[in-house]
Amino acid sequence: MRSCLIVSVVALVLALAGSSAFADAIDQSQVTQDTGVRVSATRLLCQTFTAGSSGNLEKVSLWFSAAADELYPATISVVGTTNGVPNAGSPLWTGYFANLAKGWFDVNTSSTAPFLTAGTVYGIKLVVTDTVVGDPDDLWNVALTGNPYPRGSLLENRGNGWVPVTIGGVAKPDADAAFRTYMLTALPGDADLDGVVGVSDYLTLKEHFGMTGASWSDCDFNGDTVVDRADLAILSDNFGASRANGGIPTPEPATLSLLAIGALALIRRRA
Ligand SMILES: [Ca+2]
Ligand SMILES: [Ca+2]
Ligand SMILES: [Ca+2]
Repeated sequence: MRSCLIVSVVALVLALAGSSAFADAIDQSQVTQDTGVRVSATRLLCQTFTAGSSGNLEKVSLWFSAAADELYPATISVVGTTNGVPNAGSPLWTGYFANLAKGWFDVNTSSTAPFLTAGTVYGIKLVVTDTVVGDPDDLWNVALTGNPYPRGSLLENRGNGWVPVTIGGVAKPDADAAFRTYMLTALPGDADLDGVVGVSDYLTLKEHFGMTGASWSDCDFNGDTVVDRADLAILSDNFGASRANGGIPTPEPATLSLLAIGALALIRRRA
């Protein structure tokens, strides 16, 4: 009973300590530009990217160039991919914009802040409603050659599926659009994303130890889809870290010993 009380008190203290947030930081970035690529209702564009860290996507920025009267309503989405190509299903995030603006155009995705997993490929998809043939369209600035962003590519879809962007009918597989992604990186070991690596995360790991096909919320912190000792080590090493204390592990002694006893039992039981 006494240890239950200690665990509850520690969990409460850690939960309160995690109430402030880290600032979002640039996770992926491609800023090289040598031309603008048109996007229209009959030509969708998608720049794929590989998340560098696991966490919540707070913002994406795209670089547009066109005269003000050439900027048309757009839908910008963040999508999952299969074999490097955007999924047809529901986007992870989507927003409608009556007007775009020249230069870096910020898209605030924090309304739902989709969780991205390090090493996984996603896409930023751009769809506009301009159907006027011959009218200047929105221009997403790109680098056409040199593959400045090796962990993704610029794709187009003219109604026949996603392929590398084409210019004058020539495929440009080394093209990349100008974009940035901003993430609120998750604390290693914070399965429930409450900003604290604490008892609730440990209990989740204990419950899911040995699980396959796992994701971050199941306590797969290293992205190998298995919950095992490696994930336990990550959680243990970061126990007590919170956004409030700058992510520094600060185990409370009583909790640490409880965690150690539990972890030993866990390993023995599943060995
Ligand atoms: Ca590329
Ligand atoms: Ca947590
Ligand atoms: Ca794992």
